[in-house]
Parts: sequence; structure tokens; C-alpha cells
Amino acid sequence: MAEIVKVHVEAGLAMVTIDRPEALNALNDETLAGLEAAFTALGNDKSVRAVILTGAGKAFVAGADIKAMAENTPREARAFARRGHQVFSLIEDFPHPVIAAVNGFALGGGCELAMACDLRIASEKARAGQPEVKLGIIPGFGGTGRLPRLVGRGRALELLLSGDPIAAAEAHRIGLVGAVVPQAELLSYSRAWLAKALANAPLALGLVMEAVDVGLEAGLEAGLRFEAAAFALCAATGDGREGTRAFLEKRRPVFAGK
Ligand code: DAK
Repeated sequence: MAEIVKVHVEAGLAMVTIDRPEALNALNDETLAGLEAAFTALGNDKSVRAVILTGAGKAFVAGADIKAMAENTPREARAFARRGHQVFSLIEDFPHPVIAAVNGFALGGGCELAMACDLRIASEKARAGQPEVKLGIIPGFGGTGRLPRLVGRGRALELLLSGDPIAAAEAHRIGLVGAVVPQAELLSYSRAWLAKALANAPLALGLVMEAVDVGLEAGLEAGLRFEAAAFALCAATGDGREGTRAFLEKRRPVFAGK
């Protein structure tokens, strides 16, 4: 059987595509296992410096697989939710930037998957939302935790309580996605964005991502202490010295990732 999650690595950039268009890339056990295997392998691949995650066809991901979970017992439902949390946390903790290139529907578990990525870039065709309450359930893959952190409590509750999807422009307005681009330019825009970020010092990129997460999870005071320690670490790196010296010498820095 063909792989549901396809991975292609080129010049340090991994393209991960969920390819189950007949079910609008809905997340079943096999798809979650495919995502887990892909991000585990990419995390062990020293050549990889960034990931773009997208969906094949007209959907990014249209949610958790409703057919697969329709008959779940409460115990199975909890296990499914915890499995989703585990896989999405793996993506969230990935040591390099992960962009969700949202090419179409990002509903329920699909919106939650996009939110587990570091950045979201949407095509004009994208639609996002948390429709679970229309199905008599609530988000099970992190939506109640990540959506308010991204867009604020009030806007999160508008989406979570109405269950209504929003268009790409509205998702941009409320900060759910960082940019909206024409469908044909979604991947090239995402690649170009990453190329620009990856020209910066590699160790600094990793530390800034870590510091943001520590600050959000452990609170401001612990976050500030971590920031100061990470800042001190930068002063001990060759890249830290090269970047500041290059500025003073009015030339482009050459970062070695050391
Ligand atoms: N699951 C399974 N199949 C899906 C699906 C989904 N989420 N979304 C679409 N499909 C399937 C359709 O059934 C259809 O299959 P066939 O009938 O051809 O066999 C095929 O994909 C094409 O879909 P449509 O024919 O409906 O395509 P349209 O363009 O007409 O409509 C749509 C696109 C996205 C508006 C529509 O498909 C739709 O409304 N889909 C469902 C969207 C949705 O409600 N998604 C959120 C699911 S809830 C939890 C764990 C996780 C979660 C919750 C609880 N526990 C463990 C308790 C998370 C839940 C969700 O994600």
C-alpha cells in the first residue's frame, strides 16, 4: 500500500505531504503513525534544517477521521486524543522550523495540526475552524490549549463555540495564519520564507525557538532566566562572534553553526 505520509528532502528542506486525498487527508491511526515516523526520521537527519508540512489535493487535513472514531468507546476516544497529543507534540518540539503550508481545509484535527507547527502560511483557498461541537464532541488534539494561546481567549471561543469555519483572510486577520498567498505560490512562498530565516545563525534559531517555548510553558520569570542563559550561550559561539564582528566590519556574516 502506498505511504500516506510522503517525505522529500532537498538541500536541507524537508517536504512532508499527507497524501490521502480521497478522505481529505483525515487523520486516522495510520496517518498519525506516518507523521510520527516522518518527524522522527527527519529529527535524526542532520542535513535537515526546516520542514514544510502540507496536504495533497484540496485539503490540508479535514479533521480527525470521523469514520474511524465514530464507534469509539470513551476509553478508546481518550487513547486516540492522547495519541494525537503525542504526535503533535513531536512536531511542536521539532528542533528546526516547521511551516504548515495550509493548502485547503484545515478543520478540527487539521487546524490543530497546523497550530502544532511553528508558522502557518495559507493559500487563498484555505478554510480553518474547529467544528467539533457540531459533531457533539470537543477538540481532542490540542485545540482548546493551542488556539487561545495563538489568537487569544475571546477569538478562540468564537471559533470553538460556533464551530464555523473561517476563510483564509479572516484567519490572517485574527493571527491564526501569518500570511495568505495565491494557491500556486504557496510552496514557493514557504520555501523562500524559510530560505531567508535559514540564512541566519543556526544555533541562534534553535535557541530562540526553545526560549519562546520555555517562556510560554514555564511562565515569564522562568522564561527570562532561560533567555539570559541562552543569550550567554550565544556569546560563547563562533556564530555569535562572527555576526557581531561582520556588522562592525560592514560585511555579510558567514555562519558555521558552531
Ligand atoms: N473524516 C473522515 N472522512 C472525511 C472527513 C473526516 N474528517 N472529511 C471528509 N471526509 C471524506 C468524506 O466523507 C468524503 O468521503 P466519501 O463520501 O467520498 O467516501 C470525502 O472525504 C470527500 O469529502 P466531501 O465529499 O464531504 O467533500 P466536500 O468538498 O463536499 O466537503 C468538507 C468538504 C471539508 C466541507 C466536508 O468534507 C466536511 O465537512 N468534512 C468534515 C469536516 C469536519 O467536521 N472535520 C472535523 C472533524 S472533528 C477526538 C479526537 C480528535 C478530535 C476530536 C475528538 N477524540 C478522541 C474524542 C478531532 C475531531 C475532528 O477533527
